[in-house]
Amino acid sequence: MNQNLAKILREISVLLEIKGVEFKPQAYEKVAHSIEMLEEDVKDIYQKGGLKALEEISGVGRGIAEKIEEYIKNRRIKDHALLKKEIPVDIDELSTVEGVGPKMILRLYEELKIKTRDQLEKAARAGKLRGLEGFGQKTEENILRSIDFLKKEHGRFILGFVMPEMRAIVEKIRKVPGVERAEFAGSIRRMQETVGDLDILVISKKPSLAMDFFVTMPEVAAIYAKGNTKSSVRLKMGMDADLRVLPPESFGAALQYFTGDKYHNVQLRQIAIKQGYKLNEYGLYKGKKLVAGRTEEEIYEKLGLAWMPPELRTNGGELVAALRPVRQACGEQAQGKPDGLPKLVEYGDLMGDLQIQTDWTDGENSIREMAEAAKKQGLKYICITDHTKTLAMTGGSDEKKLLRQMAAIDEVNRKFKGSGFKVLKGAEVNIMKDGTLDINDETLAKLDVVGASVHSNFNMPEKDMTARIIRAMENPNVDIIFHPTGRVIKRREAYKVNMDELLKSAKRTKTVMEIDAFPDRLDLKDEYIRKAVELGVKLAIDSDAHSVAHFSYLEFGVAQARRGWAEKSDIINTRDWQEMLKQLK
Ligand code: DGT
Ligand code: CA
Ligand code: CA
Ligand code: ZN
Repeated sequence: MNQNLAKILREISVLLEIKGVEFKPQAYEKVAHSIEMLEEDVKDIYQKGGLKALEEISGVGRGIAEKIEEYIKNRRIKDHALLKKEIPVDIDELSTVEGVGPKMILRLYEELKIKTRDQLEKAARAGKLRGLEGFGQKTEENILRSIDFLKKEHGRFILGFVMPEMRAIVEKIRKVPGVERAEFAGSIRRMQETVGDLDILVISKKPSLAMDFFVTMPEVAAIYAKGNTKSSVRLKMGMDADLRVLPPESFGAALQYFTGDKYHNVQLRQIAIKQGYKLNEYGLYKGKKLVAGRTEEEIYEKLGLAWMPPELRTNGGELVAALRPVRQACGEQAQGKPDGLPKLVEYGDLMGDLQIQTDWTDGENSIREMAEAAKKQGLKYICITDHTKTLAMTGGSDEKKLLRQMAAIDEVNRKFKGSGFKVLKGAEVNIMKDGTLDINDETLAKLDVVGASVHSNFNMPEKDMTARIIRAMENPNVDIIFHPTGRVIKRREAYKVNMDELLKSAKRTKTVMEIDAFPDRLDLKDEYIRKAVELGVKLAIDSDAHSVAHFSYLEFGVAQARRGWAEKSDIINTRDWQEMLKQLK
């Protein structure tokens, strides 16, 4: 119930904003956010404590509490329905287009009757937007570029956001009688940024029980096909899922094949053919004889390759790297490390987290709560990096507020004394248009870790954006560039920047580049991580947590680092905090 209610409240917020109503939109937005973050169902809260209990939820006053009550009772909110009738546009669709805000939505509807993204695209292609006052050819081009981008990602799901549900499904399948093994394959096993569908492979003595269970799970919305060895369904959350049951002697071959990716498979099959084998999802064959198939390892080994983690299996030279031992055996010159593959940073390697927001700005929780959650997660330190003043909508800190926060952190550290946990002082300062920062150097010098990032003026020419960030790197107080390309997966393209130049400057100025682990950021992306690693630029993996629940996202930052061939020593926060600080300039 919470997610649906939050969606409606958010829609009310946008509709009110479109109408030009003041203050109320922010109030609804805030409540929508609180509802999303609730662990308990609002319905339970209401049943236990009525309107009074609803008013305890952050941001909820009497008026909105009554709206929530109305929703719990009737599954609808009348004001919402009236607003929708007055402005019958698809807000979700339109507001995700870059540069299309509430005011523009209203004008598009009033002047061109545009309600959907398709209609907006048609109008833009027909050159109809540039006729409106204040719209130019440039606006039209930007809208079309954003729509193209959104379409490309359409139908894909952000790994970190869907992973908990996917894991729960596999866990349930593991408990079905007869099931000996159940594993992810496909893009989820490779820990890609986004996934198209869920692939699960199973070994079971009673395949029909596994199939029955799979197609009748409560998560299933529709059944495409049900068979003895393969079934396909559509999940209620919108993704498709395939389940395959395999005999044990083929499980490794199937795991290899269905993990992919496709390019990796095509190349691997070529390698097999060159050595006189045939490789498919059932096994590795010499003539008709099955020579490997039970495990992935034995298949790779038979082909003279080192087994490699799924995160590496893409069109990235991983097979050449894995082949080196074979070449060496053939008397060729050895190159690089013994088996050419990197020894990837492991999921448990992080000791700290260097980007965290608290309720001093736009985070949900206090410094103390964030510290306790991080400790529970097994981390040894965190750095508090609230936003700074030019990000006014978050209540960003100025110099004075930062000094007060430093004192508050000292206080929290006193409470943690003797526990081995440490809270470091930091900030996420804004890189202004000209590359200067919005906090003075004297204050920055007092912080343990300074992260700097771009939060405004995204539409600069590449040359200027590159110079802007490099200027920030040249500030001796700037330790890390946070989310260096500014992209938001499925929502916003990266700003234009010359990454080769940035990485060279990072190396020269000893600035660390961040891998922001928040599931829709994952910024740097894998190919840039790999370049950074090759150049010897240091990296940090941070959660960008805005609530205690977000520390679990670190996993996806580690996955990203692994897909970028990063090793433990490349990541500064795999060290304890004293050693980590020594890595900074
Ligand atoms: P997705 O679902 O779009 O996020 O990406 P994948 O990689 O999970 O792709 P999917 O589900 O279509 O197929 C799973 C794996 O099966 C894929 O990674 C490799 C293998 N596979 C699928 N189609 C082909 C193919 O045409 N040739 C080869 N060699 N392998 C394929
Ligand atoms: Ca898939
Ligand atoms: Ca599939
Ligand atoms: Zn933030």
